[in-house]
Amino acid sequence: MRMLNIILFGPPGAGKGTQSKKLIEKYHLTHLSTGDIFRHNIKENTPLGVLAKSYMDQGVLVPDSVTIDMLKQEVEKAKGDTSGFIFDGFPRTENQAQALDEFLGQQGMSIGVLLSLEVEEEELKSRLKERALTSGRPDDADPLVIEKRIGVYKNETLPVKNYYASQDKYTPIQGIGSIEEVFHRLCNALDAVTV
Ligand code: B4P
Repeated sequence: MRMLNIILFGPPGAGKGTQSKKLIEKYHLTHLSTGDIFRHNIKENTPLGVLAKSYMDQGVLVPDSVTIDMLKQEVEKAKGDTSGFIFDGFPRTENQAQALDEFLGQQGMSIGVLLSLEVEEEELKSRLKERALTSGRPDDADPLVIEKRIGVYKNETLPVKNYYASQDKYTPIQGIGSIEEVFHRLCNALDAVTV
């Protein structure tokens, strides 16, 4: 069976989590969100959660050494039982991207496409401010932490775009519009990959 492996990419608040939920339903893929896995561990108060929280609350990335091993374990757990993965919020550094490519290659898999949700900074800030009202997430609550996360995205995460552009896998998607409109754009882009 052919696997479809997608990276859903974008700055904090671009809608990666929101759209992943809709995409997995339509395409029957396995959703791997490193942010969700970290938050689950924080809730359960595991050693990984305690470590991740110390970084996430400051708006900085959890170290690659921790994140990459965690992600590999999740792929191993699910790979016999899925038609593909949506990687949501991973890779977030070029180092993570290289590790993912190498790891998937060892399993006879590869990334099909990186879908990049493109949203301007002012809109990101306003969405995260709004989400803070209900999310209970410490990294949404403080405008300085939000600034930090956007800065980290520009400095550490943006190179991931070029990394996949050089493999002809980077596909920009306009991320402003209603959730349904953005979903429709993502589906059109994905259907063009799968035919
Ligand atoms: P993540 O959990 O990945 O989350 P995010 O970037 O904050 O948000 P996302 O883009 O998923 O936004 P959402 O759909 O919710 O990361 C959190 C932290 O975890 C990172 O800062 C880092 O510390 C750590 N981490 C995670 N992965 C890591 C990695 N690989 N390496 C190292 N550290 C890592 O949307 C946001 C809001 O906008 C929601 O309220 C939503 O309702 C709204 N919204 C969505 N689409 C909209 C639309 N079209 N119009 C209007 N509003 C919309």
